[in-house]
Amino acid sequence: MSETYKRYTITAALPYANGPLHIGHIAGAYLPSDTYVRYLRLRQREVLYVCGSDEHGAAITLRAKKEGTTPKAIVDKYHTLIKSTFERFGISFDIYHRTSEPIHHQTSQDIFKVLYEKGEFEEKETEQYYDQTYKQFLADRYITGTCPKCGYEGAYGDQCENCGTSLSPTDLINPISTLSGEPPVLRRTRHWYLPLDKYQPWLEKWLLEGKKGKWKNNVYGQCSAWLKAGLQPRSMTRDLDWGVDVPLPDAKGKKLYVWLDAPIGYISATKQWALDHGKDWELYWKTQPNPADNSRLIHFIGKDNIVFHCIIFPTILHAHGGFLLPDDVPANEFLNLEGDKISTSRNWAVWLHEYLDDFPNRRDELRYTLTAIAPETKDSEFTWKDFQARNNNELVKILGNFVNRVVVLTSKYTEGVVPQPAKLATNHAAINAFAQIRTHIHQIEESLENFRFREAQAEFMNIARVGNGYLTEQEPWKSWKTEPEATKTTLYVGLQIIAMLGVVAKIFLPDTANKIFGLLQLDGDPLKWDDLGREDLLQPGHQIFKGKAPLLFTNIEDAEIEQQLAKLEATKQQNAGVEPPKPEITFEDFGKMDIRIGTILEAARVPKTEKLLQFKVDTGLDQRTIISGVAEYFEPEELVGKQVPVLINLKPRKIRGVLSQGMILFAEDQDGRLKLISPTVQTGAGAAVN
Ligand code: B3M
Ligand code: ZN
Repeated sequence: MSETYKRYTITAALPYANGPLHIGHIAGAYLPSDTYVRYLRLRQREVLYVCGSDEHGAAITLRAKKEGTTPKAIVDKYHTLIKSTFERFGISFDIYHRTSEPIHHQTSQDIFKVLYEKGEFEEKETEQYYDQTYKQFLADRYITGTCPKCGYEGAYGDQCENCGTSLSPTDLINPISTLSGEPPVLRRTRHWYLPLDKYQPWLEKWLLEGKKGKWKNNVYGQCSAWLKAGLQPRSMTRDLDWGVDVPLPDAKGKKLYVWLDAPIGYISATKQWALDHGKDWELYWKTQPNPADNSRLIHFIGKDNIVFHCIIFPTILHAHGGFLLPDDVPANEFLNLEGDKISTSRNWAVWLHEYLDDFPNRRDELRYTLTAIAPETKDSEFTWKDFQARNNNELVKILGNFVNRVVVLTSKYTEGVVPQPAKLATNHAAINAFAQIRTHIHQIEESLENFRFREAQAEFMNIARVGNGYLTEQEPWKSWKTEPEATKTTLYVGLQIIAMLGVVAKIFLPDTANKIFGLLQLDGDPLKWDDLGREDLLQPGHQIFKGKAPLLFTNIEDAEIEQQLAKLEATKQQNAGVEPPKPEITFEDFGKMDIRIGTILEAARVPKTEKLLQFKVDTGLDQRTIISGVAEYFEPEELVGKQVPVLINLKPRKIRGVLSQGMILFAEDQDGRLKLISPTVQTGAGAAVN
């Protein structure tokens, strides 16, 4: 039996409100946390599950500048999209908040002030790089230059990705601002530093000793490496025009470092939830007089957030005093996509809102696959073929098939009434099936308690495999004629197994659980975790679905997968500078175009224009004038005599007062430069191009 706590405070990393959600986000933090919370709720434990948009930081101000808009416009757009996408996918937060809310600013400032008044910060004046064009101090990632260690020219201000050396911006040779592309200047500025080095001994005790053997190896290992390298003071304020104001009279224009305020976003979200529901937020974040009443704080994050959640945020809470510290931080590694890293900037992703549009009513199919391939201990890979295979070969064939066979046979043989079993206590096949299932349930519990969701879900599927094995062995479709009583026992056992699958499905596949309870006509939410393993969840005489039972799952067809692969291929081409394909047309559409080989007889610049050339073209049918925007790429004289494809039935139109009758076709390369298309052999003017 797992250790139970008075209550649970479960947080999921606050997604930056500067882009949509993709499957990497979901596999990394949100699906694991939602799965775990659904399990806790199924065990009737008191749980608070909080998240919200992370709306500050240089990345958002940068995007706003690049798009010529404001940070507020950026975060409003993406907060709305992210929040609605989580809701559409069924991530069951108790609150999805946002850090631009006043209650968050106030909470962050209160915590900062306590640390300030306790003298926890070291105030230092340093020289920092400043972009004179953007009139902005530069965060480390917005400075690139040559690495002093290995000479790599694309090193960032905080790290050289080529040799891995940790850097400071002033270490870079020939630094350049990524905002303006110009060399930045050094300016003096004052900031407040958290002396992480001062907390090294405490962290070594609380974390290295206290969490050894408890936290996942990938998490513990990263923290231990950071501590072994020796912690340095870290600035908790920035020169930015967007974020939480530093609550000090002499700190005008300074904002809190985003990684100071963002984790406090969990606390402000809890405060808002407590206000909305008349609850006491401190029960979920403060240490209680009786430690047995403490909530269990667990942070679900991706591996790039480990240091902030395991070292910096706990140090802030510890320095403040009175706050709970994270009991566990089961961070996942990264999910890759079709052989490449998921990348928002390169649009190399499966965007969750697009998945929900393209695959309506298939939320559980994505949940199932992302849990089955979850990057729990190392990076893992999503491929569309694997997604299809898991749905068609596992959900359809194993889980869906088992449930459908039992429901169909019960409807057929007993009018959908749960039959009275005969001599169950001596029925070895039934005893064996139930015993196996209890073992799987025990394994599921142990796996879930230790955040091993892949393993837990595989054990869930093993329950369906036990059911299929039992049916195959009993063959009720054959025995009904000769041994109806024994067959009724088989159906009774099968129905109990379906009920247990429904209970466990609530954790992994919530929509499927609802479908199963619909088939069993168990309205409401009657069954709980502790009911599992019983052999009488469904009483004889209970009426289940009768008639043509709807299938739990249907196959995903090749065409649907090909469509997704084509989308990614288009992205790949776009990233390579190749225009993505236009929407599909019919052969009839193409037939409407009349393209001929024409010979250019004359060519000249159109006066007072930079881009236009005027041609006289022999189309084989006539000689006509055509204007083209190609002056940047060709000298007129180099085109005279050339043969080119001409779209001759394009509606004539006036360009700079000249009637242009048709279009000469050119190729546009990856750099957007136009290239001549010409038949490889001299061809009679008027030859049709098909
Ligand atoms: N906004 C997510 C990220 O680094 C970051 C998490 C904050 S959790 C407090 O992608
Ligand atoms: Zn280097």
